[in-house]
Amino acid sequence: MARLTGTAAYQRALTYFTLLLAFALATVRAADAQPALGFAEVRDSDGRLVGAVSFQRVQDGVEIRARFQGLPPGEHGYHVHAVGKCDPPEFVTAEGHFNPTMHEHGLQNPRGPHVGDLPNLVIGEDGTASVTAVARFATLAAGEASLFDADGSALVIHADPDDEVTDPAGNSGARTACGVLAEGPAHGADGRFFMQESAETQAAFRTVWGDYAPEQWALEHNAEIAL
Ligand SMILES: [Cu+2]
Ligand SMILES: [Zn+2]
Repeated sequence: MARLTGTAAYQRALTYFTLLLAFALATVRAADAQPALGFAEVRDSDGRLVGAVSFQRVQDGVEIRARFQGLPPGEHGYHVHAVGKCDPPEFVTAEGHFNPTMHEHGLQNPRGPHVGDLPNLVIGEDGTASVTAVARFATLAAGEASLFDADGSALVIHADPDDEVTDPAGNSGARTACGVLAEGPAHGADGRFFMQESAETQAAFRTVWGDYAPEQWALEHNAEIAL
């Protein structure tokens, strides 16, 4: 009898352990399914490639690392917009700033900011910039503030500086360049930076990006942060 009870207890323990294992595996799979990386090719109103961007989830939001070339020097409004559509020349289809929390516009606005609000993009005299910004409270995982929500999102550059306070867009003027966020690393395992670009364009951009490898950085960085 004692022996039977022992067997039953053993079987219960085995069942429990099996369930636990199944749960743990399911959790790992769910975490794997979350897109931790994104990229965007940014184009101006004439369709010229002017920027390459990587998106990486970090502790306080989504880090946006970008390289630009061929843009007018000076300060430009720079935001994540609500819809992943960049129809030139005016990019109206990207709609307003990404604003899942229904705040007003502007990093300096007491009733702001939008999740998609970023500091002004500063382009150098040579028309290039290398910038890192964080869209605070944004995520690349599922959820209300996901940049990969049902209608996607887009990174937009404006003609004028953003005053960081005027609702809804900081008086930053016309939209001059736009890039749709895509899931995945900014360049593939074969080293290609931009999935849709010719070898010539990729080579040109490689000279601007140098040895920078956002997905490698992200993989290293990911080990330290809870996704
Ligand atoms: Cu904008
Ligand atoms: Zn805004």
